[in-house]
Amino acid sequence: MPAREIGPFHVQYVQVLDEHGNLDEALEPSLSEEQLVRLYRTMTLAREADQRMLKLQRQGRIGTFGPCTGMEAPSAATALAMTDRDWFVSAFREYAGWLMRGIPPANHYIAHNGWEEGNAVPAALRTLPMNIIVGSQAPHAVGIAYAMKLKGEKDSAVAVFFGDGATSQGELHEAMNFASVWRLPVIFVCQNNQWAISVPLRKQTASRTLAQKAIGYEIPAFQVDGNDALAVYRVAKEALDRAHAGEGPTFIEAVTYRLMMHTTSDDPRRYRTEADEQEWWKKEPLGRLRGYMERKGFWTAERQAAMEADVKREVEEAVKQLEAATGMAPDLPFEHVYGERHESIEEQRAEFLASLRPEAGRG
Ligand SMILES: Cc1ncc(C[n+]2csc(CCOP(=O)(O)OP(=O)(O)O)c2C)c(N)n1
Ligand SMILES: [Mg+2]
Repeated sequence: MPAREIGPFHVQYVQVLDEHGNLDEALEPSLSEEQLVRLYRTMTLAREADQRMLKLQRQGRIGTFGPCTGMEAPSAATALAMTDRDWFVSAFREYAGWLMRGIPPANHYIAHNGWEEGNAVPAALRTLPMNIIVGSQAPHAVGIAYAMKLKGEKDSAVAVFFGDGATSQGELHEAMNFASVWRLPVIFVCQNNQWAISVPLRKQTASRTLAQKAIGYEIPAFQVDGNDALAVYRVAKEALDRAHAGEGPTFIEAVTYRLMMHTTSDDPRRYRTEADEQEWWKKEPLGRLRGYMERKGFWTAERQAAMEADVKREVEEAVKQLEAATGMAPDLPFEHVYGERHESIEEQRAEFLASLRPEAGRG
């Protein structure tokens, strides 16, 4: 009996604006000047705040953090495509997206200074705080989408962000399976930045793409140039429209690169070359978007200079807020383990607070 083909399985690669400035007009999304400027300014603010934070860390004025430089486009452009009714569920490198969702720059600084108050996002922003446990945010996102479905909430979707490393975590696969079986409005955005700390993509997976992993769950999958904000916006907007229309989840693999260290505790020179990094600097997302706006005719050197000055002012303001934020509650994390106080958590809180007293540790 001849073998019967079950069906072709597709993964499309989408690029709208390449690193040389070539534009695919057929795919160009219709974004207004105001939207483009907002996107570009937010990505620039994320870059500036990131670089300033790196200096603060080296001066011992803030704790360790994972820089987002070079990876501003996937979270910012997806957030631009989202509405206030959508939920934004991130890992730890989506600073540009948080800014786009309206979280003040200082929150990120304060959170990385060890103050949990920085992670307190106003509920109306529908944005979860950063999540360090690799992949664990995916079931959270699917849970939110499932709750919305049960409540009959329409026109809302959930975008969940994670890295290439998270694709090896079981939780992501369990989340994708449930999202597909229940046809939930979830956008899975995988930021493939080529590295999971020192583990390169080729050791992470033998798959040609990360997008194809979603096909096993019958989830439409796209690979996009993750340094091309226009491509990310286009694919994310279509995915959100489908989700809002009740057509279920989408998986987007955004191909990008972590231009800096994994966190400030890491030294990339131990596992990759400067030449490799330089190749990716040529494809970085900010210059690409700026060139596009210049060719559109509305972005000038004067506007660029004014924006840079404005962004620097905003970052300095965040630094002032960071340095003014003292005396915050060190035991705040114990507050939010459960919705209400719990005896064993209170015991742990008391033990923790006792350990902070100056006489503790003298034995
Ligand atoms: C469950 C779990 N295992 C290990 C770690 C330690 N860790 C933090 S980030 C990271 C690599 C994550 O790589 P990727 O998902 O590609 O995200 P990226 O850091 O590249 O943005 C690891 C192993 C963790 N936080 N959580
Ligand atoms: Mg990675």
